[in-house]
Amino acid sequence: MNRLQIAIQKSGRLADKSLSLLERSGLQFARSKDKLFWFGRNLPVDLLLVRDDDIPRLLVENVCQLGIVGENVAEEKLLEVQQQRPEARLESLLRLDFGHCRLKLAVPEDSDIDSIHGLAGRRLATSYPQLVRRYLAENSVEAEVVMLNGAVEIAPSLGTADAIVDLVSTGTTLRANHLKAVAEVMSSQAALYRCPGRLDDAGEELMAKLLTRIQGVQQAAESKYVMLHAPRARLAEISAILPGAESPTVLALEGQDDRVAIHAVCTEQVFWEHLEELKAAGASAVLVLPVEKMLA
Ligand code: PRT
Ligand code: ZN
Repeated sequence: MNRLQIAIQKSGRLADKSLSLLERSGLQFARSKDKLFWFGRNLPVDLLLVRDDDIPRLLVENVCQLGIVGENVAEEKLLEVQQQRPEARLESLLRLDFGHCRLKLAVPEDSDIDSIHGLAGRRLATSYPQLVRRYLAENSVEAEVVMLNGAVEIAPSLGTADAIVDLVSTGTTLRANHLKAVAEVMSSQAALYRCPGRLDDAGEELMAKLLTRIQGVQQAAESKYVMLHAPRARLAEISAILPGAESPTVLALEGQDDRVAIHAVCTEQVFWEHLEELKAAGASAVLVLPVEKMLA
């Protein structure tokens, strides 16, 4: 069987979390410093470490079969490829809940532009020209789009643009450059993508296995195993407080007829507020444990 290649960002905002997710899914690689190729040691799955911008094209061209990249980059680069090859496709398998950001339209704080419609006939700077042109077209606005690879946020103060479309997470960069957001073009997070078309049976099987493991890692990261003692009479009430718990296990407590032990896997976050509610409902000896692996 051929080996699968997974592309992740070599260094940058998504690099560490992408690698950690794959390692927690049980993949081991022969790390080689500075090289962009890490051989898979325990499964026929190798790693390619590249610039995030290259990942969508590597997938479209089937150089890699799996890749982790921001949805913003995946969509931008796919639109770019589709200009030459309209049939090109990318399939998103799973959103990964990291690398969250928003692509926003921003203007100088003192600008009178307050929506995309105010940009008619004006000039816009961005690193995402395809997404911006699509957004303008969807809103029937004609504006000039200037492509900048970096430092987009300083374009308005240099007088090279009336507005920008750029990624925002905390908003600090916008504020530091006296810009204000007036619209959202898209919200984005890291996602797992696959190449278009079917692989051979062994390849598809391996890909399905990896996907199940990655889903398991994600689910486990959110889940907690909760153990507690509770009055038998308040079982239903207590079960209802446990976030995302389905059919908890109820166990007898030696020498106690009116109290039971409850064990449950909570698939949603367990907050202090939940524990306080449990206590108020008569629970005691409450333990919250991390879940390492899950296989549904
Ligand atoms: O070298 P390579 O090309 O691989 O990396 P890169 O420099 O193109 O990308 P990188 O590592 O900066 O970002 C990779 C991905 O992380 C992006 O494509 C997004 O999907 C995601 N992401 C999440 C972000 C941000 N948050 C983010 N805040 N990417 C960039 N930013 C920038 C933003 O544009 C702003 O200039 O960070 C700056 C700070 O943002 P604030 O709002 O917190 O001030
Ligand atoms: Zn990049």
